[in-house]
Amino acid sequence: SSMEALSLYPPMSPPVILTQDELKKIAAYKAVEFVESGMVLGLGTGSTAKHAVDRIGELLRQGKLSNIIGIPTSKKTQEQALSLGIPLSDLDNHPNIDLAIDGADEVDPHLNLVKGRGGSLLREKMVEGACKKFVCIVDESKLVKYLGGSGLAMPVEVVPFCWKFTANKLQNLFEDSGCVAKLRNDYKGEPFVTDNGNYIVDLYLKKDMGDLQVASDAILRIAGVVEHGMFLDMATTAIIAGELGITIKNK
Ligand code: ABF
Repeated sequence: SSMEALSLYPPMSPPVILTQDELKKIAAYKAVEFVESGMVLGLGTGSTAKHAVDRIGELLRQGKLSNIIGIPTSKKTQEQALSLGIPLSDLDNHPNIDLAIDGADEVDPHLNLVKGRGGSLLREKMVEGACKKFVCIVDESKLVKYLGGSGLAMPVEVVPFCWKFTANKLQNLFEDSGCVAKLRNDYKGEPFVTDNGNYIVDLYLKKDMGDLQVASDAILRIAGVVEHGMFLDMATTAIIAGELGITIKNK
């Protein structure tokens, strides 16, 4: 993997502190520079990806991009893209995607990701698994030494049927990592329901999961599990915006 600090922000005096949202926007706009007319594009979900979708809509409106087909990764992004007039399709009709741009909750040194804290992961994984290039866009707060290392949730999408049984299986699987499994609730205190009608069980880990591929396989072997939020070996590029500049890391 190669890593280069591509650009430094212009020197400013006194120094301007950028907000997290401004950093997300900087990463998103940088990623959209990779978009070319005629591409089939995976459109990500979340507050970072939202900036990228907005920017694509803007460039289409200005006539600087044309013939784009967007493949949304959530109902929310679908609505946003529709409101911007971005032509949309799906994986059934476009199984080969040129480029996807999406955010993440955690990025490890090998560009493995945790995704789904915002609630979408299954459609993201299907779309991003069908892409030639997947550019992950984050602000520097998302960088971790190992997945789960932020101490925040590792999401797993499960079928609602007997979710407690599935949650217990997940917790037992990572007993050695001090795992606690919790059903995610929405703001009303009801179970959070995904775009696919499923629930999310959040795993909280006290240490790393060991071999990630082994962990992934073990999670997917539990019958009630639909998909998990670890995106292993999928991102081809990470664009990381920090206070000092943009870093572009390639696989
Ligand atoms: C989606 O957006 C999710 O997979 C991930 O949880 C989240 C990142 O959100 P944000 O950009 O708002 O931090 O891609």
